[in-house]
Amino acid sequence: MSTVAFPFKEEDPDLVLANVAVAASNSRIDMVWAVGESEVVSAGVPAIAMATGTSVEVIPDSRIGIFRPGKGDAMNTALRRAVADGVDRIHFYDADITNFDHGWIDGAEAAADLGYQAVRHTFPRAATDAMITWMVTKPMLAMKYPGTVLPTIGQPLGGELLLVGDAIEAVATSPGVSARSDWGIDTLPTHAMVASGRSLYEHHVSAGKSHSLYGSLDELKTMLVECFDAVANLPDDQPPEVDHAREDESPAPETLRSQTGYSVDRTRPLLASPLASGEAEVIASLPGAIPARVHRMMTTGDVDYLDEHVWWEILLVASEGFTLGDPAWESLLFRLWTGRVLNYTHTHVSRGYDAALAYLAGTIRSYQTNSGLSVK
Ligand code: GDX
Ligand code: MG
Repeated sequence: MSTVAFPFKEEDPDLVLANVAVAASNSRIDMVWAVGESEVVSAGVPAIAMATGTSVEVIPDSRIGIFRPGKGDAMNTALRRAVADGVDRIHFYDADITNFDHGWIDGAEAAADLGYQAVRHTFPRAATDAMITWMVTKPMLAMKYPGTVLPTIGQPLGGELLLVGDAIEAVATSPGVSARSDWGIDTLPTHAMVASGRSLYEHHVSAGKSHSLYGSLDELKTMLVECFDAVANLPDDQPPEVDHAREDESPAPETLRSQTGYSVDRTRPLLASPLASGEAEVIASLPGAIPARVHRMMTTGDVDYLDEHVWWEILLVASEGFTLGDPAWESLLFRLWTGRVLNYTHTHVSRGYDAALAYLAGTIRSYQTNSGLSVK
């Protein structure tokens, strides 16, 4: 029995319903859950169930985790229901995908047919999209788990994945996963699946994932701090080697190669935002010349110093000192990440899509080889 779950919050109900209809009309799918609350979505599902013969339900988020109530509660709601209903395969897809089609489901089902216990979707992304993935999650996974598959996973934060058989229960009952009600939810199952030794297949969606992008990087502040907290607090034990396969990546479509993931003009002023209470002291605790460069960045906008080496030092310090909910650390992490993303945009994105992506991949390899330094 295969089920598809779409967590949705403030999405266009017609888009949610369109995606539900695609999933419900797939011959491999027996059940579709739209996880969230909307009268319009609820009113629209009976017609989809009638037309497709697939069971379709709207399930409100249960309060399960201990962090900010968010996407994590929605995913955990679906995971618990899947265990209770004895679901064999559960797919997750973001509800805001505008190019969702049967290929997303069929590709994952085909990998599960080969015996893989977890399938994650990968897809080409704009050079300035995925800036939390490239600047936080992948570097931290590389520093913590250098010799494992974790830093090499294409989309470790992607909301598109399939869990099979007892991998569902393993993830659903993992205390770390259940606790993570916020954006940290994307990190925890990625780690839990590998840590429990499950085989992993990465299915490549060559058209890319079309969904709502961002204006200023400010919109990503909550996601940044929650994703950082999630990865920084993963256990130190090295996960085992797992059976892993990845489909070849096709060249990124032209539209993505030239797409901008965020607005540079609306982001630059964020560097100079007022210091939060206690932030000056946290800046002063950073090593070497970094404190002086941070203050200079705030007055002149100079982000030249924020290359991959300085960023690595900052991640090391932050992985010890950062506390979720501490305004000083949250403000500083966001300010530094903003500067790091602007540095990368000026220095590398300006050289073209292929060069930018090659640079990002190179930073992750270099973080993997700098192992041995303590990362919490
Ligand atoms: N039920 C419910 N409750 N759904 C939620 C909630 C919530 O509190 N918050 C978000 N969602 C839904 C949302 O409607 C969408 O369908 C999905 O979760 C993802 O949210 P979105 O705002 O589209 O996230 P974004 O910025 O596109 O990030 C996604 O991709 C990131 C990535 O791949 O880098 C999302 O899956 C992230 O978790 C992921 O890190
Ligand atoms: Mg989205």
